[in-house]
Amino acid sequence: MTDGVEQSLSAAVEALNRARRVAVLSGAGVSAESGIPTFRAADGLWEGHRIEDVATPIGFQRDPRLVWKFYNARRANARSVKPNPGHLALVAMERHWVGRFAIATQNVDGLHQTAGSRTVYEVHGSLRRTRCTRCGEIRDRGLDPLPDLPQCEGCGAMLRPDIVWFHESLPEDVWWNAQQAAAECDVLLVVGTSAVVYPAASLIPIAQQTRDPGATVIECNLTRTDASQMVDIGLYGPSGIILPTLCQRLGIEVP
Ligand code: BV8
Ligand code: ZN
Repeated sequence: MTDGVEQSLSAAVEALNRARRVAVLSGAGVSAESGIPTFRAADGLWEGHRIEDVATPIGFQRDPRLVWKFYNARRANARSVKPNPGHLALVAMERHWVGRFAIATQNVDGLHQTAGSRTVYEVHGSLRRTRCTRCGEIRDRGLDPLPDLPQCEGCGAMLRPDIVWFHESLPEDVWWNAQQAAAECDVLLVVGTSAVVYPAASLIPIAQQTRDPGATVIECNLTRTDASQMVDIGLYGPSGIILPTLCQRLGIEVP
């Protein structure tokens, strides 16, 4: 390990050792080592699909069959993968900071919960849930295959994925909880996100600026990102290695 990396790691461990409350902002990178493609990498999910066509309300209005094909493919992928050591390290951290640890995730794959994380705010929705376009009923359907154009059992109208698309607001209660967790934490771990999507990425300045002194922000990513110049400590490498290493240095056992 180079001196720089060792220095950053020790600084991160020191900040975490002092922290009473810890929050996490996670993105697609934390699921990458489980085999779920990220969004903006060359082979990312958006490949072959324009964002406007599959992740906006207009796209759904224009071609619901294409959107369901995109999300059914992601449900199938999510069904076939399991949590990786990065997810498990976050479970161990939550058990260490009992009641004072929360994850705000942009991911919709449910892997944090499958791994055992309890306080998870899904700010962009979930692949598991559908929402009726007429009566608004929200139902958790797990990840089992759905028809090409699923319909509401109650009112017969077409269902949509319970996912936050671009130009849609985040679910109020979930977003409020995520902001609270960021505002109250002493350390914010920003894991596996390019930090280009708002308002999710605004959890970083919220953590840094709500209280004085603000939280220490630690970025864990394969590469530098839009957030890198905002964070206090950068740990660059796979989250499946870095997060368990942080646990080990902190004396926290990973299940
Ligand atoms: C809204 C759907 C308005 C779910 C997604 C300022 C304020 C508010 C809005 C905006 C704003 N500026 C611009 C906007 C508009 C827009 C936006 O942010 N656009 C961006 C692109 C410029 N925001 C919105 O539209 C939001 N809505 O604001 O509504 C409004 C207001 C009032 C009233 C009405 C309306 C809604 C945003 C949510 C959009 N939905 N997805 C789904 O299908 O999954 S966003 C999509 O991007 C995913 O959810 C994804 O999670 C998210 C972020 O991507 P990442 O998770 O970061 O993934 P990415 O591939 O980009 O990066 C992966 C990272 O991991 C990389 O850095 C890589 O290096 C790293 N990595 C890879 N492997 C590893 C790793 N790291 C560690 N270890 C590894 N092994
Ligand atoms: Zn209905």
